[in-house]
Amino acid sequence: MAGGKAGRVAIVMGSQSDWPTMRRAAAVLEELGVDHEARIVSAHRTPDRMADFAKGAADEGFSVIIAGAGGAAHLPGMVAAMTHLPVLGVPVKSKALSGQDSLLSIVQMPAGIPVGTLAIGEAGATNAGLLAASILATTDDALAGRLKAWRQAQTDRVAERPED
Ligand code: RP5
Repeated sequence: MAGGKAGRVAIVMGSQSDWPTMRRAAAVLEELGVDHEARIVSAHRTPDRMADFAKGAADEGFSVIIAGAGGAAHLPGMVAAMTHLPVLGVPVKSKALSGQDSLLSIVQMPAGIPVGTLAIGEAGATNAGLLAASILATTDDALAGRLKAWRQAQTDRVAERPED
């Protein structure tokens, strides 16, 4: 394993309304000391902004992209179509269909354009942050150490017996 400094993570989302979910990814990256930046980039409402972002993400210095959207959630797949960077998709829980629409919009990508799809909602956003950190930790020993410590702390918080 190399010892280089980890790259940056972009967290993009289709709407301001996705931020309460997507901030979970930002929070875990913050805890792990991973450089990250969040932006609103909508596949439907700001398609040119989305294309500019996706095509320029590698040149901007991003190494991993986390993309969250709800409903007809085309953002992760469209971003993945325009960059070779790894894209992690977070299905945001929608009002109408509780995020099942988001999940199905993101997960079944055609062969050749992968999106790593996480769970619906906050668990998915947290895990997207952790998975992004894991990817970066393959080339960053210091980050790998912080990630192991984070996981150990989580384990240590689990009591052996339930309390009344
Ligand atoms: C999607 O539409 C967004 O990702 C969001 O989850 C959903 C609803 O957006 P708003 O109407 O709340 O802006 O594009």
